[in-house]
Parts: sequence; C-alpha cells; structure tokens
Amino acid sequence: MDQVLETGRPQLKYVQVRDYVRSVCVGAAPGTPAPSERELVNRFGVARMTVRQAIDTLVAEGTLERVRGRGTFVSRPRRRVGDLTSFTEEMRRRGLEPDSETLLAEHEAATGGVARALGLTAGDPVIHWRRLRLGSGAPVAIEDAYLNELLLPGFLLGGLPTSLYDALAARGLRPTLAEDSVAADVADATEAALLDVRVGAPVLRVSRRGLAAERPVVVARSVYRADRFTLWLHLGESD
Ligand code: 16G
Repeated sequence: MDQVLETGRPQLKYVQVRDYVRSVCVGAAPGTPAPSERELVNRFGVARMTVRQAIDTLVAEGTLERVRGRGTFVSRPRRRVGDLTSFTEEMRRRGLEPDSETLLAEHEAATGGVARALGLTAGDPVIHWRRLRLGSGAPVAIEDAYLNELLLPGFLLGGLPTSLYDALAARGLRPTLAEDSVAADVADATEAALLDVRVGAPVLRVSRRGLAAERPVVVARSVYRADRFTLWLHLGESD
C-alpha cells in the first residue's frame, strides 16, 4: 500500500524506493554496491520499471554511478576542492542536458545587498539576468544573477550566452573564487509556479558571490528544487 504523507497525498512508489536506497547509500563507502533491482522489487513489491526510475534519479543526482557491465555503486566524490562549476557543468556531470529560459535581462541600479556584495555604491549599474534553469527539460532552479556592468560593458547587446561562466571566461572574468551560502526554505507562489511544485514545497536557497582576480564579478541567488538537486561539497585537502 502507498505510504500516505501528512498532506494526505499518497507518496509515489518510486520516491519510496529512491529514499530507501538513498538512506542506505549516503555515508556508505564509495564503490559499495547499491541494492540490486531484484532485491528492491521484492522488498517494495513494485515493478522493475519503478525500481529503475528510482535508481535513475539517484544516478542523476550523483549519489550512485553505473559501471558498465558491473552494476550500480555508491559514487566517488567527483568534486575537488577548488571546483567552481557552472550550472551547465553541474547538469552534464549528472547526466542531464542543461537548458535555460531567460525570464528577465535588464539594466538596473544596484541596491543594498547586491551593491555591497559587488563592492559597488548603491545606484551603480548592474545587469540583472533571471533564468529558469532546467535539466533534461525539467525545472531545477530559478537563478537571479547580478553582474557588475562596469566590468562587462555591452553584455546585453548581441544576444545572451548559453552559459554565463563561459561568457565570463571569454572575457577573462570567470570566477575563480566563490563564497556560497545555503539555506533551507519553502517555495512561494511565484517560485512554485516556475519550478512546477506546490506552494510550500522545500527548496534550497543558494547565494553565490563570484570573484575573478579578487574582484567581485557576479552575485547569484538561486532557488533549487530540493527534490531535484543535492548539493555536493568536498571539503579539506584535495587529492
Ligand atoms: C552555478 C552557480 C551560479 C552561476 C551559474 C552559471 C550557484 C550556487 N552556482 O549555478 O552562481 O550563475 O552556475 O551557470 O550560484 P552557466 O554558466 O551554466 O550559465
């Protein structure tokens, strides 16, 4: 029988399987075999397709990895200290096709927090670029990027790039240093509509200040669907 959540909505079977496998695998040594399809089919009394869907999600988020001809295993952390990946790179790493829809791209006058984070004075010109970010067609995040326009004259002329970090790299301004903050929250009505979740669904709010050659270039505020995005951090010395 489907487990019923507090909201009264039955929980999808694949979500139950996914959460079970995740709980078994998170914290397990990299290379540990994931529970087999057969074991999961028996344990949950679900179709093989449902089990595959659950495993696919865990592979996509980076918890598990498939090794051809051998099976599915707990992933090795692939992120090293110093990795400062773009959304495009993050999605490809998870085996998803990155895509974006621009919701807004305009000149604005910097205010409060954005001005401070970019080392500007209130009223200085910034570029505000808001995108819905998708992985293989499904909404993953809403991202508001604020760029120091003094460093990026003409950025909005001649079409927007596919990848912000590639466009910054082309100008020698790809961030090499970043400060991130992550907070748990719930989606408001606008976010819920864009992310295709219910109002109040869990989200991660990630703010990033990106610096190139010690100069702040971009401040991005992103809202990620908590069920579609796991943040991986690899701390300490790099190998
Ligand atoms: C990452 C960054 C974001 C940046 C984006 C550029 C976070 C947590 N991460 O998502 O700040 O704007 O990459 O991605 O903020 P792009 O190069 O694919 O446009």
